[in-house]
Amino acid sequence: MIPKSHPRYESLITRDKIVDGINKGITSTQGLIAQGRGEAFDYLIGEKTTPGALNAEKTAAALLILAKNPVISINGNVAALVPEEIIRLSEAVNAPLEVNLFNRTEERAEKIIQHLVSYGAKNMRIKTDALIPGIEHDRTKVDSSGIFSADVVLVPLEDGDRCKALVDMGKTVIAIDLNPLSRTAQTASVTIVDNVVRAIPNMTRFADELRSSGKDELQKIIEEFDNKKNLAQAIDDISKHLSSSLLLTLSANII
Ligand code: PTJ
Repeated sequence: MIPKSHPRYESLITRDKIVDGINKGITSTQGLIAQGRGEAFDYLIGEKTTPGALNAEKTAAALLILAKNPVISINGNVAALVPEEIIRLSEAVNAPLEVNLFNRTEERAEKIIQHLVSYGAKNMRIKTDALIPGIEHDRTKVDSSGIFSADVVLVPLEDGDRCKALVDMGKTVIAIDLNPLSRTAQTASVTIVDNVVRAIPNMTRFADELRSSGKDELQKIIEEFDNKKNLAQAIDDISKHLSSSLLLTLSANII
């Protein structure tokens, strides 16, 4: 039991959720490595949602609301970290959930579906009757009425080649990735450089706020967004956070 007073409480709870996910058979062991990499970048960002990430989250909410066929892709880490939150987002933007795995086994895919159903998921796409062109691994298997035909796809913690393949299919791809230098981050249409545990509730809040907005207002939010500037800002945020941490360390040593 981790005490709430622990200075790294949130981070340790997140870690435990991934371990639980592995024990339940919904998260892959590779998911641990991905989580570790994410934690390292989160540390560099300052473990908080930056103003730039917040703007990307708002843009993503506007895109999902305006989409004709939005779909939210689910992997083993997302199912373990934010099951309730992702269902809430799915309801807020009327987007079905589709399990799509990099390290796919049918048993794990089925366990993730059942896990989401146990949290109340109703709107899901569960077939694997279509293939994304240009991918040789199992992430290619998708539902013809889900990711395959979607116009906007949210891919939290994606791998770079599928992100590119989805963009090549003409889809608008929203990625959540703490590493602004990853291939996924660089290829997506909108990259949210934030922890998925903060990003998903923020997006739902924006979706709730924006749902009654007119089409023109949503379109304006989307048009004003520039992903290249967004990524440059995220890298700048990391370097500024490192510089201020360095100054704090130096002044502490001087005193
Ligand atoms: O369940 P599966 O089989 O589909 O596998 C899922 C993982 C995530 C294991 C798989 O897609 C994978 O190996 O991903 P990568 O290539 O390690 O990429 C994960 C990316 O997500 C990295 O750039 C990490 O920095 C980032 N990341 C990790 N944890 C988080 C994160 N980004 C946001 N929030 C996190 N909690």
